[in-house]
Amino acid sequence: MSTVNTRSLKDRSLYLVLTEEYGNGRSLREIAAEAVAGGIDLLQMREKSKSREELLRLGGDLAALCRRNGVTFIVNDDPLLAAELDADGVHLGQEDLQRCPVDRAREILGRDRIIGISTHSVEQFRRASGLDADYLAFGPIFPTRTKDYSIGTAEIREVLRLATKPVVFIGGVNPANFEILRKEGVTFVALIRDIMQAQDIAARAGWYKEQLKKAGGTRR
Ligand code: TZP
Ligand code: MG
Repeated sequence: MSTVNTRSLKDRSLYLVLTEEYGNGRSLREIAAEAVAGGIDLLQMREKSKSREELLRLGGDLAALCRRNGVTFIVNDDPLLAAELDADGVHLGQEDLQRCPVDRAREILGRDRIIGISTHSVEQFRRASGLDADYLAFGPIFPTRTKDYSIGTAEIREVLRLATKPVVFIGGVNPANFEILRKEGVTFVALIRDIMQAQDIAARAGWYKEQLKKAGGTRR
């Protein structure tokens, strides 16, 4: 069992958002294990169409993998599922907040666990900064198959200037555009496809980790 505090975001910089749809048919458990071996800091289970039984089975296995390796385990969309799995936290999109306001999620999960919120514009980011969340995500920065729009890099500096908690940048990140992010001051990134679809998942995760180490890591 690792002694890392998986409920702190300090020094956490690489976040894999695991989504079966983008796994090219590979087993999610295998992909997750390779990414963990490669050094990811956080793993999110993001499955939109599995039954609760399947989510409990998969989530139980992913939570155990993360716990053994000091990786923070986050469940997408559902604070009750996150609590049931004893996950480290939950990630809520703007639509999730309509169904479950962040204060309700906090009641379910308590102070100790992590709540992350997605934002897609500077205005949303500003508003979400006032909410009781532990980190904010901002994106999609680059074009991605997962969303039908992208924000671009022009607002990254403004977002980092406004930030009072860790911000993870997401959307279409790959080795070819990573340097642009780094130059804008980004130290925390989340990815789906570029890690899940890599030939050598551990090596690709390791590459990002190395680059992010050079970039400085998350300070809070
Ligand atoms: N939210 C904003 S972009 C995105 C999510 C879930 C998808 C990121 O996936 P990829 O494959 O890294 O572009
Ligand atoms: Mg959601």
